[in-house]
Amino acid sequence: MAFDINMIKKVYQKYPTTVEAARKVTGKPLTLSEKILYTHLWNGNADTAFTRGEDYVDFAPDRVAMQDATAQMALLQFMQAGKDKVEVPSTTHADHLILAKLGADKDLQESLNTNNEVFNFLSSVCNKYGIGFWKPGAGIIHQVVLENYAFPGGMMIGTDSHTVNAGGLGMVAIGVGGADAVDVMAGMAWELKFPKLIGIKLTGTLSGWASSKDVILKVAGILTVKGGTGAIVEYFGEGATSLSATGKGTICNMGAEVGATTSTFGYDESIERYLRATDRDDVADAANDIKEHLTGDAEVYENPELYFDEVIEINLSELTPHLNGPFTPDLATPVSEMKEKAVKNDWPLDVEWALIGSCTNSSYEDLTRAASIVEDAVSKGLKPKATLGINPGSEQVRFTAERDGLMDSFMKFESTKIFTNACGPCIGQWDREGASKQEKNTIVHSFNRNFAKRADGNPNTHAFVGSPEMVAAIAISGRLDFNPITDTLTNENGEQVKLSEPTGIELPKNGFAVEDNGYQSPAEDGSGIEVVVSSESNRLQLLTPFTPWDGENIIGAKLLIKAEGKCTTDHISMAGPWLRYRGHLDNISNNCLIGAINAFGGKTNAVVSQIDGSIDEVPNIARTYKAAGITSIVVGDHNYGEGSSREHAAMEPRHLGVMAVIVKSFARIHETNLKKQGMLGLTFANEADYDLIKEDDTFNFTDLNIFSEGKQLTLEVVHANGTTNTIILNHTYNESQIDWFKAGSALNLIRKQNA
Ligand code: MIC
Ligand code: SF4
Repeated sequence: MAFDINMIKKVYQKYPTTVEAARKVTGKPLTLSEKILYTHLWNGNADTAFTRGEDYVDFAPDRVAMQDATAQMALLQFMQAGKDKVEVPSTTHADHLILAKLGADKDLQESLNTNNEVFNFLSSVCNKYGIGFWKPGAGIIHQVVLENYAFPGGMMIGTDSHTVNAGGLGMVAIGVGGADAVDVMAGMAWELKFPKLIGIKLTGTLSGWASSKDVILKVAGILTVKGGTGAIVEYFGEGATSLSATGKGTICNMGAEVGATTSTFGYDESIERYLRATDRDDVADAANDIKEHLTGDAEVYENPELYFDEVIEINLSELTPHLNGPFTPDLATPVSEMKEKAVKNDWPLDVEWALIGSCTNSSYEDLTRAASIVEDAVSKGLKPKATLGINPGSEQVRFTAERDGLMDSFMKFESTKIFTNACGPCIGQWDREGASKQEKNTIVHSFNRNFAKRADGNPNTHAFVGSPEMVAAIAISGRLDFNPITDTLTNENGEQVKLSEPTGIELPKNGFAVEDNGYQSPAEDGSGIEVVVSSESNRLQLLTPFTPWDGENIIGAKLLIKAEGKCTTDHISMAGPWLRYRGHLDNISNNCLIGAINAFGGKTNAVVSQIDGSIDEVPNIARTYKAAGITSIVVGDHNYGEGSSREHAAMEPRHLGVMAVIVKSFARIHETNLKKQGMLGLTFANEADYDLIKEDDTFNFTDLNIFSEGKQLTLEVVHANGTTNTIILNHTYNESQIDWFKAGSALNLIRKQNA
């Protein structure tokens, strides 16, 4: 039986009438995305037609999910909201804090030892406030959500950008910062700009080496890392129904890498099969009753150009395997072209590690396809040249895979390492031998992100993203430019052999099995549970509310850093070793912007103090400005804050006295995070004004005192030689978001309301 089945049934009850009302008010047939959005309006009535890409709309998500690295901050904020219990079903998952080093058992134990305080904190907060807790080793948040909670036609938010994975089961699932999660858990509306809609029509069927991963690797190449910003990507067509549910999950998961708000697929037989295989006949039966509402209207899919803002068509029959990278997930290269491109760009061709896992690609089917390659290689006398590392997605997948002999297959390569059911190397939780030497090298993995330093902290590791079966094939060949479709390998008898095409099993023939799934359900009455946070702790720190705005224009601000080029959340608040401070705002602020490239001098983590001309690390300079009572600002390039949902990337600068972040453009979640934490997230009305900003300028916000919706702001830039430039800044704040700014943060407002 599914968790929260009554909630799901209640959602389904609303569907027939609300969908009909939405069709009427919009005067047109509906996409699936619109059906889900209109049935989840906060006020419950589909009586207004919203303008996509313009209107801010209040929604009522069905559930919330959090992972350990973001939950700490989310729950510290929730504890301040003045509530006894969460108002919607919510869960927390311990998956990011587990280091991959020696292999699953030892690593898990080690992580329990080192993160004990944080896991205890999470477990007791969850217990107290009615939140389900998935213990360390239970699995990666998005895989566990897919297996247990995701349901067709539902809407959820999660404090992780890959929450979108649940689109594989036909949800609208959206990644948010912790403060957004607090709103929903506290029983308030959740606001989102009504998204634009990108339709992707899939025709044909996958064959040979092509996989679901290659669909999204190709889409990333087409849309680039910001092409999906502000949009829901909806997949449809006969190609879509031919994909497995977990394959759909893979595609939706990596939609985060094109900046999409989320991605989704209509309810179909593969989703039904998956629901039944994961012990949710009740959800499948309920979904079948309202089936026609859980996918887009036929007219929409027949004439998509009329109903989507953009339409892309991909023929799965023509799709070939891809590898995307290095350093950005949208640099797509068909495997057949890699030889030439790698040599031209001087990418190292030898591969040392091949990693399979992450929330993107750790399903049972993924493991079977990769295992089939390993078995084939063994039968042909091939030994791997690179080390294969595997992180199963969940204990259920791991247990079942072990029962069915898949783990034995992987272990036929002596060097294989099976790591914990957790994020591991995908988020820099990888103690890779030799990484500190910073040698130039190449790795391949089936994860979703490959930003510099992400996996092992080495800026010279070139990481390429591919399907699990391609990763397995590269583990065997040890070469980035290996094309399994055309190339042969020399086996131990000196013969030339070719790898056979991968074969997979969609769902375990004998069903899924698990002994202990790692779930802890919360206390019925949590009022007696005490959550202790020691004031001595360097891992956890209770929050002090940010100071409200004093109503005055900001005058005399200084530049903390002008970031040049790519500045993702990994550059603003690095993960890996810093994950340990995710619950301690002051300590984690010591990584603030240390990865951003200073436009003046091109270095990272070296900026000039405008107080005494000394050069120091970014966090130190910020702290000196703050101590001197000087407000600081940050300037950035395009798609600033790309990547993660971590609100630390907004809270740290806020904590260190930065009041405004002015950039050419923002990634969606980060822009909202800045607003929520009471900061000014602004964009240059004229992009070229970015070039006017000098290192030693002084900044005056001259009309902040009349900050209002739809009205640009003016920034006076005073250069060191006394000349000035007046720059116009755009913003997307509506009146209630301006109230967050005034109050010092959105949380300050909630607290007031619940007081
Ligand atoms: C990531 O993949 O970057 C993370 C780690 O899962 C983040 C969340 C975080 O920073 O904790 C995400 O994608 O939102
Ligand atoms: Fe974990 Fe990596 Fe997925 Fe983020 S992308 S949730 S770090 S597995």
